[in-house]
Amino acid sequence: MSATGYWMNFPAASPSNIGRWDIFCRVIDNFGDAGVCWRLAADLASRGDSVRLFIDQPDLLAQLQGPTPLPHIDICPWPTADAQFTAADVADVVLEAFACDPPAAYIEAMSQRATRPAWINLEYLSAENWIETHHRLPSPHPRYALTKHFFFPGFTPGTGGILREPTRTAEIVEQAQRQVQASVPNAGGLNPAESLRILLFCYEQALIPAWLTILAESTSTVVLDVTPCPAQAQIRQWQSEHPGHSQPCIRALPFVSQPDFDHLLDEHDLLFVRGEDSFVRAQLAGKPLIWHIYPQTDDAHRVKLQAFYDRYLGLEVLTAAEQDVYRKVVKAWNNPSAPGSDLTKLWPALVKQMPAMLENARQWRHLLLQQVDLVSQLREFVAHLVK
Ligand code: TRH
Repeated sequence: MSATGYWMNFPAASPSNIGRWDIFCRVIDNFGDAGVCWRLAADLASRGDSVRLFIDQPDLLAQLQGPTPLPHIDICPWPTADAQFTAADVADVVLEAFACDPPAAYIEAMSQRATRPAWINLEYLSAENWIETHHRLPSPHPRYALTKHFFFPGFTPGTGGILREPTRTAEIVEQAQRQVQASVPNAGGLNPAESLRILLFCYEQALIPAWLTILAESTSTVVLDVTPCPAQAQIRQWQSEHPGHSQPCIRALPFVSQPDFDHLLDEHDLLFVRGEDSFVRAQLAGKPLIWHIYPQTDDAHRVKLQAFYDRYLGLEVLTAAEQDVYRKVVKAWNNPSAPGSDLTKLWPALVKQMPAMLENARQWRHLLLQQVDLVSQLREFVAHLVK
């Protein structure tokens, strides 16, 4: 065997499918890289393709996947530096996540394959306009007769779409139908007598103490469910400094699998999410979201953040004044030291406009459902490349 024993485990491909996929994933930090690759692998496998997922931190996947092992997916550790490959080892489609560069020996083996594999670089999601002009662009290899293609997830028809697997789509459609049936005139939002259920998943957040103090003064009940993230420690600290507070009702949640995480999103009214994957799943849950974007050193994330909310709020469900409040809260959450980040007045205003924000979230989700999902687009694209 050219490389290591895991090559022997390639599940047989059904002839009606694209065939075999090798996905390469290097974890930069946190859960997002693994999270996106796992969703992608699971989605492909659910459609009958055979997938090997090469990842440098396979242990992360154990936390993300549900209790039932998925057929057609083989999880492989990142190949060691001395691993050798032959053309027979190479899959029909090679997908590197976020330009992570497959091992040099594997790329050489790709160049020796009689039918060249389709080679895809799956990029980060963005709502920026330039995505459309870069999506599907080829990049010839400088040494080998190989061409890599860029695949950009996005929100418009000219992009690769977002991950939305058939099972989740079915759940969402059913949920949306139930919501339509249950709606009554003037409803569509929170009942003021009900509690506000907030789900929190964020990075280190300087606003937490001040925000908790505002929540503590709220007249209606606030349930704050905190996923495993830096906020849990910050909140514990605040609780120790505010013993006996009755508001908000804070619950520290354990880490759950991705399918359970999706259901957690469904169960809450306001979603604080971060990174890429939880941000997408919050949109699919059809709930108002406050996005804590992954910070980049050159501040490129600020443009990306604005591009998303421009599209999202561009539906114009919210009045100009409501949009202003929403944008200011998002801005404060992402840049707490900037002027105007005091939530004292902004927070009550945001809570008051929750019904309109919910309507915006539902209309946005409706648009996303019209889009062809990422895996369908990807399969169609590579089918054309491997012809
Ligand atoms: O964890 P993230 O911050 O991930 C990333 C990485 O930092 C990455 O380097 C960066 O490039 C990217 O963000 C933009 O956020 P994200 O993307 O939301 O990933 C979290 C994953 O964890 C997502 O798949 C949902 C999952 N998750 C669970 O499955 N269960 C849980 O209980 C929680 C809290 C999360």
